[in-house]
Amino acid sequence: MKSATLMLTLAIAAAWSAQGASAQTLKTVKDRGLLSCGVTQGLPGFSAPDDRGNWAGLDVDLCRGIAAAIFNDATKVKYVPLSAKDRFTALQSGEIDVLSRNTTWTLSRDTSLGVNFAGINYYDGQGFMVRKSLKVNSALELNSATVCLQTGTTNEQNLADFFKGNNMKYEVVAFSTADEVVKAYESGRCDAFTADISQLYAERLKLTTPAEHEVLPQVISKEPLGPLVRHGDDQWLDVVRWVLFAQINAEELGITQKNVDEQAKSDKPELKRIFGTDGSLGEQLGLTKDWFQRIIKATGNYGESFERHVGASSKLGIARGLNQLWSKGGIMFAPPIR
Ligand SMILES: N[C@@H](CCC(=O)N[C@@H](CS)C(=O)NCC(=O)O)C(=O)O
Repeated sequence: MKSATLMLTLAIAAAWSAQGASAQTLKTVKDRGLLSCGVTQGLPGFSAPDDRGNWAGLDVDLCRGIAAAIFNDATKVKYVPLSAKDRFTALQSGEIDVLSRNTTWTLSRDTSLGVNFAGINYYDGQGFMVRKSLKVNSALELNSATVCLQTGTTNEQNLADFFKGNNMKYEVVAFSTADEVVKAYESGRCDAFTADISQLYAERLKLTTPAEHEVLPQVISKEPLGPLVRHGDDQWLDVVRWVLFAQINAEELGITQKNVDEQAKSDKPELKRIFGTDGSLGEQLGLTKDWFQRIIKATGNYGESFERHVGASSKLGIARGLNQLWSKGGIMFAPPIR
């Protein structure tokens, strides 16, 4: 008869080999010639089709960066639009290789969904949008309000906590798609629209007269947003994570979409390692020597991507705030490429 210890070892080994067998995402993506990236159903600034019908946004730039790193072609991406509710199933089932869709990193998601968060590409918090004509200056004045939100989000629980914590009453009107929420809010079915603040700025653009609506100053939660992958493929987790870290580090190093080719010729030791003219960091990721150059050429650095899609001069007009680099007063920080 086998001992209990041996049985346990065998079970662990079987689990490991099962994981090993499925831990092939990079190879699968390379063989397919296309990255399958889960995005929103259309959230301007983060992931939405642009004027020419091409997906664009801060979250899309991560998909493009991964494709650039693997294929040297940022267009080799299949975008899979997902509602808040359906996003995790699409990742678990293997329909997508990575979810890059304003998803908050929480303990329960990290432990119960069979996923790993690869990093944080936007530090956000939940807030409220109201009609200016409502003459509300603070979320604390929303007692007895009707609040619209999207189901399958962290926003549901935060809303309940906020109102309970402040002894306020409220009524929720919930929908499974963002467009339904926008429609309901626009038609006056609710006094307030709650979501992560960046998403409120994005959804406000869909209203008939955005200037008639304001986002209230209160931030009622922490919403660190980032990309995630399935459990069981550490190499793939590393690839996704280091594409994001490459974009953030590039900004810190002053490497831009415009100057990247010039910088790649540098003989500074740090840059030689990053650009692969010295060492083998790219190969260690399962990529090529010029992985970093490919990414920044395709997407620019994190700051460029932020400004282009969501920053002060974009349609969303969001201040850099917490998402500024740590060296410039924000908390955006990536481990070093060495
Ligand atoms: N960060 C929150 C909220 C994410 C979320 O889905 N927000 C809605 C706010 S409207 C959204 O972006 N919807 C766009 C869509 O479903 O296409 C979470 O991870 O649960």
